Amino acid sequence: MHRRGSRLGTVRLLLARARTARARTACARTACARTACAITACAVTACGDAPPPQAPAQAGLIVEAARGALQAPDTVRAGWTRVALAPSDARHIVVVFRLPGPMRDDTLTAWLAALDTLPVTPAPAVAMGGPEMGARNAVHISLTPGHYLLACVTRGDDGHRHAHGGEHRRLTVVGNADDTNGDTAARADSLVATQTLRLVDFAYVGPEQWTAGAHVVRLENTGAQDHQLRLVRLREGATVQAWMAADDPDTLATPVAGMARMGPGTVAYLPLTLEPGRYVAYCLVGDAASRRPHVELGMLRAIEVR
Ligand SMILES: [Cu+2]
Repeated sequence: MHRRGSRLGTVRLLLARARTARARTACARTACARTACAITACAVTACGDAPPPQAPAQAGLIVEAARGALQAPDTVRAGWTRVALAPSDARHIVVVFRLPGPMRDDTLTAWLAALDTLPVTPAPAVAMGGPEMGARNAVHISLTPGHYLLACVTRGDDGHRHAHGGEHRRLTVVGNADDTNGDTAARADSLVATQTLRLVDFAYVGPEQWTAGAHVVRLENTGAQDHQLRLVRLREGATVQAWMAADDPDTLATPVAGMARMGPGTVAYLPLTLEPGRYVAYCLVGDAASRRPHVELGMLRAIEVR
């Protein structure tokens, strides 16, 4: 089953380091062949349905990641919560993980060790999303009362995730279960989705053409695995094919926004502003079985913004 283990291991290491240039190159050819499939998936699926859902927002949760630690409040109130990363020198991807209950310290240590080696989120935690591109964009996540863990999944030069080196922190969400959908006070600054992207195994389902300007993207993971969204804008004259085939794709595209891994059944919102141009959405989460990054399995989508 893992006869190609060493090659896959290399790909995984590259991806995990979030040095997307080389990672995308490694999977470029396969992804290229499957791009058409991903786009076709939308055409045959009902993409435009439901009225715009609303996500009432509350003040927020600011997380500061520095080498070896996370700073954040110990407690927040339940409800839709804006989660943002404080500006930092290094690249951090802080994910909000929901736990089924209080986790003992030794269990947490074992869970963090599993997070460090697996491409997927170890049970029993559920990934809820997070700011994928550092301080560039905030995200909005629905927090129900209970126990959570904030953890940075970026891999350092030593190959370990930052969480493994101490960038993790417990978070308790307090309040009534019915706070989740927002009380009248929170509704005052509610977010209204202007776009919906459904994340499935392995594609983005949603419109191929968006209008320029401010957007709130509702992301729904209706698949069976964790998924993420990384959105880059192609530079003038660059094509998706050229971006995928480039030795250094970062020379052909600019990072715009992103949502860190979200587990099956989760919903989160991503506010962002888009200039006209051609964009690419893609997912680098590793497949549970093959460990191949989802982009290699077709989870890539071209989006035109006018
Ligand atoms: Cu994915």
